[in-house]
Amino acid sequence: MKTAFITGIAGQDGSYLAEYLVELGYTVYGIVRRNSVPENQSCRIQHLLDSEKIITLYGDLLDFSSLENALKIAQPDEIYNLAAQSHVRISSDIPVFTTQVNSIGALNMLEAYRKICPKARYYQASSSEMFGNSIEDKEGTQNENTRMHPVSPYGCSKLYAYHMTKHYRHAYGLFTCNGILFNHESPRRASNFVTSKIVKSAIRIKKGLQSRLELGNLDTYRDWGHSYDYVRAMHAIVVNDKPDDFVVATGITHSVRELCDYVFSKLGLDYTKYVVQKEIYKRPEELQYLKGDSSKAREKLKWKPKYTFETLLDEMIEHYSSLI
Ligand code: NAP
Ligand code: F7E
Repeated sequence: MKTAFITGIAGQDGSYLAEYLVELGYTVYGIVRRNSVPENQSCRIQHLLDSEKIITLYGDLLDFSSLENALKIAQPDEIYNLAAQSHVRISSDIPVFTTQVNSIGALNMLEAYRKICPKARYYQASSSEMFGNSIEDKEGTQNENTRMHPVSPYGCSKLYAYHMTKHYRHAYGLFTCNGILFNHESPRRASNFVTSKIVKSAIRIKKGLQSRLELGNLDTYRDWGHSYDYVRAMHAIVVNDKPDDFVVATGITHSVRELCDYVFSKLGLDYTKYVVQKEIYKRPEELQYLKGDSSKAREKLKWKPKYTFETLLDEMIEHYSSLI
């Protein structure tokens, strides 16, 4: 039986990954930060804690000693570094903190790994935000060879961690991998990301609880998948025969406007009557267009997504319709 260690276990991806690895028979450890309202920190993984299927320890990417201690206890075969300040717009409000967590925090994790359990395999949660507005071909796609030119503090902080992950592979012969994941969502997505915000607001509007929806840029394009599919890719990357970097994406892109249209139409509403644009939700520099080319992952890992843009949103609509 293998043991996995997950930072960010209480986040969207961490919770799906923990579930997936438990199903595969892994013993799963993870770190959580101390929160003054403990329910907030564990709501996505409470079911796994209640059934004693995972073990959580207090820890923080910025606290090297907590990472060392946690790795000494867990003695993992696989490490998934998913913890991050993951909100792109907010990274412009708190660029220093974002860089501390996403760059120095990732370096702390790599160092603790090198020191305590160098035989383990290591996954770094890298992001399509690292590409910025670079595109590879006439199709406008991004792949593993596309130039990385980030346009946000978040993207810059992730690019540092991406390079350090590769550096530890080449310099020390460690089994370190990057998953370059495009946007992925689920009913567990935090409410200040655009998919979740649109779905929840449209349902509130339909139920007469809200009159309008304030958004930023409606004409950006994103390649949206489901978190469940993407954590399967993380595991496939880690158990691959050699350490490598992979783009994970659906290959299909939609604008925020199309997303609004789909969700409001599903609820029998016309989005143009309710959506208003607000400067505060726009970014100092916007990433305009993302469309991932995940041929390498599909070929070498035999990975492909089960969800489509439509089934992802249908699941989110169904989930929130019964909650709101
Ligand atoms: P998320 O829901 O925001 O989860 C992030 C997790 O990291 C949370 O559990 C958070 O804990 C934890 N965390 C934050 N700072 C920490 C610190 N200093 N020490 C320890 N834990 C800390 O993000 P996600 O959507 O699951 O994404 C997982 C990872 O993939 C992130 O690294 C993200 O940047 C990356 N990524 C995400 C996407 C996407 O579309 N979802 C795409 C590409 C890459 P608290 O609850 O205590 O804040
Ligand atoms: O924005 C536009 C916004 O915040 C998507 C993270 O998981 O994926 C995610 O980053 C688009 C952007 O995700 C609002 O300008 C319009 O063009 O949902 P988002 P993101 O910034 O793409 C990458 C791959 C990650 O790695 C990140 O961790 O939607 N948009 N109006 C808006 N976005 C938000 N949040 N709120 C709005 O009101």
